[in-house]
Amino acid sequence: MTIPVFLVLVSFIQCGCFVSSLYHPLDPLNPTEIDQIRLTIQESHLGSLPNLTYHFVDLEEPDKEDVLKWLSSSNESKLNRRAQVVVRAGGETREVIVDINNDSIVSDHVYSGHGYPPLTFNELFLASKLPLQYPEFKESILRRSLNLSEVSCVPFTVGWYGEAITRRTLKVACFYREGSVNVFARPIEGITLLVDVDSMKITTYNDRLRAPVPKAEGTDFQSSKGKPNSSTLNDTNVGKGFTIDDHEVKWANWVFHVGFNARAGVIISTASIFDAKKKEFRRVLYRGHISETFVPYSDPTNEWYFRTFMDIGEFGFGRAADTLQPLIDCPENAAYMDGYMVGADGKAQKVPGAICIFERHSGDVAWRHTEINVPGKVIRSGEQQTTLVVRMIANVGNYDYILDWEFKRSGSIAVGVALTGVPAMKATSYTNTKERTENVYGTLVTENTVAVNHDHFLRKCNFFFLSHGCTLSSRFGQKEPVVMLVTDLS
Ligand SMILES: [Cu+2]
Repeated sequence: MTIPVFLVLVSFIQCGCFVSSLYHPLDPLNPTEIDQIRLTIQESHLGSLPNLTYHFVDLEEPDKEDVLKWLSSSNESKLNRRAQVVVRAGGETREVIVDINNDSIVSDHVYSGHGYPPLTFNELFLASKLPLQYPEFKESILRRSLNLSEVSCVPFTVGWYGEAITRRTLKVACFYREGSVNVFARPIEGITLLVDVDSMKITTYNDRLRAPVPKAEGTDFQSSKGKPNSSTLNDTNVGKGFTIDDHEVKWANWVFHVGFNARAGVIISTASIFDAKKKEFRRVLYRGHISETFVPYSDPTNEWYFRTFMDIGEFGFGRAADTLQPLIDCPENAAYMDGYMVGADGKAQKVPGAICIFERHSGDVAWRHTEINVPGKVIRSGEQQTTLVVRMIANVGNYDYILDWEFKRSGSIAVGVALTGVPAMKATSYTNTKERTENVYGTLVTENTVAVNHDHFLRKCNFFFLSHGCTLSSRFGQKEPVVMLVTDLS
């Protein structure tokens, strides 16, 4: 689904700068570098282009060979830092490579293929506000006897159905808050607005049908338990069982690098495990991250057929990364890492506490054995399973994806995705299943409310040291970690 721009915008902090001291060639761009990139672009020929907007800025990673060489050297030299920048200006998309060390533009070309860069928060925010000023929409709200000041609108991406020529468009659906904070539970069904993003204007308006707005009662999702006391938390690594040095994490026999970007969110790279027999590190994973999610809804009606979201490519897991709540999202023994990305104006934005890292004591048994064949003895031994988890949460509209990278002492890495949040809901005139006379393409979850059928496909890419692969998995509502067997490829 799409991003609740009105909430996410306020959680960003235009950052005060921090520069990391320990260098790793795959370190994400820091705020100083982001400022430098923006200045380089502004001072180049691109700076005079009309309506220059930043859609994506990330590290242009050095070649794997160079990184591997750096890993096996004394790690004193630094590799050249470059950034890939996607901007839009004058109705065109440009892909630019910036050399950060020399403050220069290495390449710049206009992209003319299919598709568009991710939407900016500004675009999503402006599109969400358009209906509230639109006369025909105001009339529709009046006709339904609703109060315009209680209406929230949410922009949705439109999918692609084979059109040869497309424009950057969004469809906007609206919801009625009155008496509920669960915006998605109270859809104002039957109205669809098409917004042309480049001109930021409503180009099509359709008020096709009416259904009762589902009742507000019983929709509040807020916990009655209140916030846990986090006074015992501290930011040091002491007693946590692992160490974090800038982006490098060491735990048990593992050492790995944790990065972050606006698209993928958490990126795990150069993960190695110490082989006590050989007395050397064995390289396990070069780079791993979620590369795309696809969430198609299975309702062919006019208001729903286009809801086929690609949460990462269209919005970004990193952009949707939420500040983690201690003792709710992560346990007491967690340490936190901030995430940085670039706003539409090219300035650095900080997501405080975007990633947490903690030791998990699951209560499982790592191994055990009882030996009764030693005369006169019962020998019983074993160890509990302890793992290290790197977690982020992407809050994408009504959904919250909890993404875990779990490192095990055995040498394996498990990737788990849990889905929580609230379902995407459609208003219907039916109050119970016996009344139904037609397909509602979902489950009637309460009076006048259908949770619409859909799938979540998550694609993850694992680049091993000597090979790579991407796998596709589908899951809904439950946590079933995908276990990747670690193969010694060296
Ligand atoms: Cu879902």
